[in-house]
Amino acid sequence: MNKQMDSKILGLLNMLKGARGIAVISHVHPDGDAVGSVLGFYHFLKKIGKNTVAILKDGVPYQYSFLEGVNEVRNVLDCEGMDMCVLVDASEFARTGFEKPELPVIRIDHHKTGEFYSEHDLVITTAPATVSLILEILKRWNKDMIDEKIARMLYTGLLTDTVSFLHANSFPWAFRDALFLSSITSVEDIGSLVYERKRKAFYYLLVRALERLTFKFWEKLAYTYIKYEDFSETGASAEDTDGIVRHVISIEGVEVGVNFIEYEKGVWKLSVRGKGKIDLALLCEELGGGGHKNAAGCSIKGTLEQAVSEFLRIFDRWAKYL
Ligand SMILES: [Mn+2]
Repeated sequence: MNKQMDSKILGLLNMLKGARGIAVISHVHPDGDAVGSVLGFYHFLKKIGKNTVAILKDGVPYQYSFLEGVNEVRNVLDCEGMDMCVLVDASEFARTGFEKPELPVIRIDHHKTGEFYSEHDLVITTAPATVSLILEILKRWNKDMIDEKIARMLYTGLLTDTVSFLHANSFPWAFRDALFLSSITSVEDIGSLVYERKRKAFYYLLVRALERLTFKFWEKLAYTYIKYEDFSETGASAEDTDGIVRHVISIEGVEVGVNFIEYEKGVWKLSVRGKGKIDLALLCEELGGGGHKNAAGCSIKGTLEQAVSEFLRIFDRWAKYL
């Protein structure tokens, strides 16, 4: 942690301490980092006596339902009594699925691209997860108030956003956080709770996706798709798509893996993963999306054929880096 970040956090802390009510919000289709950041920060704020609300438009996915306090998360943007809104793990407010409220917004995030809302925004792209930034804030605010419950929430975000400490952004910051959090509480069961409670429908969906695997660009690009009808036909829900692209990028020789997902008829959300050769945040930005170097996303409207050909057209310009 360098000095610049230190003073940045102190400025942010002053603002947070001065607020009476703080709403904490993250993106639609929340992942573990979004859930962990929202819940961890919300519980800390509540514990120190702040007026606060936790907001996730889609609620907490089944995968993270084991965390305490998930039923306190609201799915409406009700900022009554709040005088500021903290946007966590999201590159822009629009990702929350709500209109930006008439309140000062502060963004705490580690995504490469996005919008800025305040001089106190804490956007550190080298952070292994947004929960790592939340942890830095909480440690400086009042370390003793980080209890077992909060530690489990933050650890869940850390574990999932680093893909179980697999990603290059894990070293060594993520290990320091893991050591700190595991000194507060036992975290050894969290991996199993997150990854070993999958519903059968996930596998029905996965089988379809694997059968549709297509390879391009010297077999270094692999993609698959999930159609709108696949959800009703397999009984899977939007959350069940989460782990699929991991299988695509895990294939030997594949440098970029993509899953085209039609959550909404005629709109394809692309989940793009890589192994470091191409900056996928920049690639997805060309399609109106963003994210991290090795994990990014965007969305394309049209038929599957149109979405795939639009992606391949953009990808063609990046293929030289493969
Ligand atoms: Mn994240």
